[in-house]
Amino acid sequence: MTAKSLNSLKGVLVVVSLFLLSSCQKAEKAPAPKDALIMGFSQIGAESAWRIRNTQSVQEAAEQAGIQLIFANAEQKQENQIKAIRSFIAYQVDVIAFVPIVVSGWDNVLQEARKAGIPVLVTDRKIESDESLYAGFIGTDSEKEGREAALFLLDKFAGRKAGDMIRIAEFSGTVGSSVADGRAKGFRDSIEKEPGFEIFYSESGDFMRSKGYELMRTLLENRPRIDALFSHNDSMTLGAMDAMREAGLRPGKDIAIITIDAQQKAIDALNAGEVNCVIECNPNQGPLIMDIAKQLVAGGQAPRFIHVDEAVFREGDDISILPPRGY
Ligand code: GZL
Ligand code: ZN
Repeated sequence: MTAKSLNSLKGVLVVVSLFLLSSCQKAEKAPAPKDALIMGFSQIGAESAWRIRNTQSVQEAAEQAGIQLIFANAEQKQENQIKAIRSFIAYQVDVIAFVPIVVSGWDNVLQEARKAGIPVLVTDRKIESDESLYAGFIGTDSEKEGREAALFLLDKFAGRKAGDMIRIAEFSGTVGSSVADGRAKGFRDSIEKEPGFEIFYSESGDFMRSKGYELMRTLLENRPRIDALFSHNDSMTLGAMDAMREAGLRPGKDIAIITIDAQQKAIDALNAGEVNCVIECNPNQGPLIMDIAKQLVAGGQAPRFIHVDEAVFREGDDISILPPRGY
């Protein structure tokens, strides 16, 4: 078999595998125009309601922008993301965008994309890589979210009796992800300045509801005094609240709860006094990603860092004016 025919066989295999990859997702909606820009998008998975909304935002925005999206769901495995990015390169997409599940391990595949002349956008989570290996970052400021959580707690317990120690449990996100690292750092930078606040427990619940439930159920078995739960996302919070109720505790009253994302269920819990502070993390990054991708493919520059705007909702705020969260 000549090298040429071997190459074309390889090309066919790549197209077939990409089709299988993308067709195991939701059936493609309206076909993009024939000369459409082709984007390969590697998504982490579907670990939380936030992630599912993030995926919808990307898919809706691609359709709106007339961009043909080859979407790959890595099912929480970095090696699946690296494989998907390699297949995007082989398929010679116009642009690659991905959500890095963890900060490290991307240099080689990004060097391959650069060698192939394909611009890469990092979205939602950050990577520890040579910045010249990707065109820009669109996402969220996790350290700010962690700081906001701490500021709320400091404010809420400011009036407590001198000498009282406020005992905090932290449920953190995926180990090694920029978001878990950022939220933990931002929280500690503010809390550790204050005497009288102690993070007595910190474990990863991997952003998943089931793990948030398990962590809280196990923690409550030996009945430690927990004054506050700082949970890195609503999915873990909802699981923890189930476990609190099973133990006869009132979420938001017996244990103060600060949570991040602001999915509808968390806003409803805030309204019901079952959660005390909800910090928004905006999943709707699709339109920005598509705009920047078009600029890149047209030979433009991408801003190094774009942060989608986010709010903080506290107990007592009038959130009746909030539009539905959409997820
Ligand atoms: C945040 C995002 C996090 C969400 C979680 O930018 O990466 O991952 O907070 C999601 O809900 O699983
Ligand atoms: Zn955010």
